Amino acid sequence: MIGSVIEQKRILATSVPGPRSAELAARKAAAVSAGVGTGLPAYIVRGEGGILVDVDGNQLIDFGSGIAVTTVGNGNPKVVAAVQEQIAKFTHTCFMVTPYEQYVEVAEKLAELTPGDGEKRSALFNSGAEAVENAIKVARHHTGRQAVVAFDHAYHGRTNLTMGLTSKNMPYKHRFGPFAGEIYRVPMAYPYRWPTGPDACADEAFDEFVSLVHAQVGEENCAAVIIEPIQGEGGFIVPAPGFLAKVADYCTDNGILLIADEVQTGFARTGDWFASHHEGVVPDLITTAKGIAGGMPLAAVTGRADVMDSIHVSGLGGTYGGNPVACAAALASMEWMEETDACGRAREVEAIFRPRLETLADKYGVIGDIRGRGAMLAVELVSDLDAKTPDAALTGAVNRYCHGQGLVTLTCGTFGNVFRFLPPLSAPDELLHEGLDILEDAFAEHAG
Ligand code: PLZ
Repeated sequence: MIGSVIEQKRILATSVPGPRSAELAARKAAAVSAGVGTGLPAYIVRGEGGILVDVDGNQLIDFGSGIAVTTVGNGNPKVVAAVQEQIAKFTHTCFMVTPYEQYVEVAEKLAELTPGDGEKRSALFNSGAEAVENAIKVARHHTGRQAVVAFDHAYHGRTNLTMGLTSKNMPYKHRFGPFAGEIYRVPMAYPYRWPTGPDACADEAFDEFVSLVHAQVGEENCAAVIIEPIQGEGGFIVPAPGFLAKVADYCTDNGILLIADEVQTGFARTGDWFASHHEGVVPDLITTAKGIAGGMPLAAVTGRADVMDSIHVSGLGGTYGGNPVACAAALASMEWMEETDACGRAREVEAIFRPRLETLADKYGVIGDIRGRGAMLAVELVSDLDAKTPDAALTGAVNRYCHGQGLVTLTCGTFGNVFRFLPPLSAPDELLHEGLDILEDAFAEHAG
């Protein structure tokens, strides 16, 4: 990496987490709500490319990108420069009060990069959940209908409406209800766990979806279908090929808006700009956040101009949405992605990971499924390959082993048995291999 000062190499100076992190964890317990958990409590002081440096001087390999956010890498020089320049000029005016060009430019860029050639409009927000909330607002207002259909294993956020859309109880929803009304859940075309097998999955899941919407909602009451084109928190589930396109056509035929939640899959992560691109699907609305701005909080709803423009003036907004510093970071991130062919890099990352994950699968017999696209990959761990019994305990043990060796890894999945990989696209090959070596040791230790 040009201008790099942190060597892209793991260093273990103490145990991970080390003593200074332990002190901070004690302060955290006395000051921060217990409801806010930390996966690997090594307190970070710096980050660059694929390395995070903690308070004890350990250099950790980052296989999580802060949950698919720092796709361009921490400390990306382009993003840092853009943020510094903008922050010295002005930090905030509120776009709804006195606007600025950067917001408009981000919206122009989103129209260019998101699927579909039609005219598009965007509105900017702060978080993925806020974008999803607004996409639902827009869909309901535009259609004059109320019902929203979401899928099994879906994750859309932690606010009240988005909790309702999210499928998993623990930890997201437990005792946080009641949830918003008019949300209906349908099965996901989950090839690995489809009862009759992966081949029939797309057709059968689609038939079930159609019949449930007809019987339990009524097409004419349905404002939107919201789907992650690759499910994130639910387990990196790639819908059976063709399923998304069928759902998209069905929505068009029935005047229902299709919302693609690309908060986790967006911005080069999957080897294309958006995961919808892989399926040739053009959603009516698309929600983005995370990878859009290299770590600065920014989110967007982008969609068909006629839909987005059907909202009355001042119907959409918020104090901070499209903050100028976040917009500057987004423009720099997108520019970096274009200049470096980040989509191509994500495909290279897949080419590095897949064979090594396949080797692990052959060697240990605990990996039931390897899936994902680009630099969004996962393995599903099971205790019995035939019965596909989820093995959350093994997943946790592998995760803890990696953490102890200075590899920042994440798990996910409705059953807690999916081990996922979301490395920054600026991490060099050697670092990815070093991380995968640690993963191999983890399997040798716990699955051998
Ligand atoms: N939609 C598809 O993946 C956020 C959640 C982490 P926010 N995923 C990470 C956690 O445990 O809180 C996400 C997502 C998809 C929406 C969201 C919500 O995005 O920026 O966290 O609100």
